[in-house]
Amino acid sequence: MAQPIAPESLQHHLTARERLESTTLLPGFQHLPGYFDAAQQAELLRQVGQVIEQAPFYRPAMPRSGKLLSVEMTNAGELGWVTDKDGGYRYQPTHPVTGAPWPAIPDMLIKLWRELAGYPHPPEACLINLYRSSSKLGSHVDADEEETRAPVISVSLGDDAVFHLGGLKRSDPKIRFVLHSGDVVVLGGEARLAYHGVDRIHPGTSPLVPGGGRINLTLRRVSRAEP
Ligand SMILES: O=C(O)CCC(=O)C(=O)O
Ligand SMILES: [Mn+2]
Repeated sequence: MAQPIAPESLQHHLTARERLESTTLLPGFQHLPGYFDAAQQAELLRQVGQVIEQAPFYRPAMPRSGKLLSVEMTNAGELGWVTDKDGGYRYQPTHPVTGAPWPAIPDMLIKLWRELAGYPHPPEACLINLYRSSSKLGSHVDADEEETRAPVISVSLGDDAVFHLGGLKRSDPKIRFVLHSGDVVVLGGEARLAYHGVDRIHPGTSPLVPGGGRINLTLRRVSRAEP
């Protein structure tokens, strides 16, 4: 298992400007490169494939404008994160297209949560994002969860992605770095409500995802439970 890279040790990969900006990195952010090796990534993708068979990807829409996201989504867990024109951002227990309950969160992800979350209750939602070559995800805060004492933990599979992390205000400076297949990102502590997003994918950098692209798995605790 890879050791956590402290934000400071990322600094020699950065330009002077980025080094200056990275001083704003919030405590509680972790990038764990290569957390899953190639065999584990293949097994995780197999488990995610079983979820997708029962809960196929669909194309969500932005609240109000109804503009389609460039990312396809599905979920596992008791709750899934969805968005559409009329209902907006929310969690719900069923797939918006099939009406079926979401499948269970794959075992490997429950284990990952136990290893890293430092939070005594299990995740309720695993959002599964599919990025094809021109997909991106604009800067946002994961703010639809009642429980923000639990971290958000995400896993990258497939093509490389340029990820950005900012601060608590949209206007705060951002640091950018590449997430590779098998990397894990933790947004916890003061970084739990930090702005972040995916600027672009580097197509063809991994053979893992059938048809090409990147799958990101995001584990979240939604409801507040007693400690
Ligand atoms: O794809 C990623 O690395 C980030 C995904 C994300 O931030 C989200 O789904 O809220
Ligand atoms: Mn997010």
